[in-house]
Amino acid sequence: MILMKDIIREGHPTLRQRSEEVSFPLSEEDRKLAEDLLQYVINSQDDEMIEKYDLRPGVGIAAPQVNQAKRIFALHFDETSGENLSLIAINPKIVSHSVEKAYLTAGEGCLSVDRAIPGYVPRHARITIKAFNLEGEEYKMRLKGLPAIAFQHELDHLNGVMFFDHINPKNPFAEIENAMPIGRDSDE
Ligand code: SB7
Ligand code: NI
Repeated sequence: MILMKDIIREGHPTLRQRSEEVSFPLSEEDRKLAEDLLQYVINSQDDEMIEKYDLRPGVGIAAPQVNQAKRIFALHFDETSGENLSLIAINPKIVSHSVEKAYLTAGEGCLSVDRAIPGYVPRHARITIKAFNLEGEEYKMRLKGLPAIAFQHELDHLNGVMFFDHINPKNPFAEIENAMPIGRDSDE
């Protein structure tokens, strides 16, 4: 089970590396890693588990955040978020995206960043993605809204990119051209 002590923080070199492609059939180790990542995001949205294990809520987590430079991440949105999406993405890619952008009005946070970094993080508003599941089957899906933003946040982790790299350093809240603002009630 992944706990906060297993999550590496800003400054750790793994967070700045390009993670390696994963090969199929999945090794036992890689399968367990993928399942553990998904379990973390599920647990981190469960009040009892948060309390018991002192978890920080997150809608996603990527393998490099637990110091495994592999192209795997998990996302989970429960019904309360208005979405219903749970996925493991292995060797994920964005195959196409909208011209329109989107950003969270509250900015983004990261389990690997222990401070609030204010500012808008421009993302593609809509993306079409391809990824592999645990069985090595490729799937394709369209995402918009928070899931699209979270997918891009996690994919960035696999490429050594942090959310704050995208914030305008001169004016963190500068208007983003052709972008849809997205409000969110929690700070997951
Ligand atoms: C805000 C937060 C996340 C994604 C998009 C917007 C996820 C935060 C948890 N993570 O650090 C996952 O990498
Ligand atoms: Ni993150």
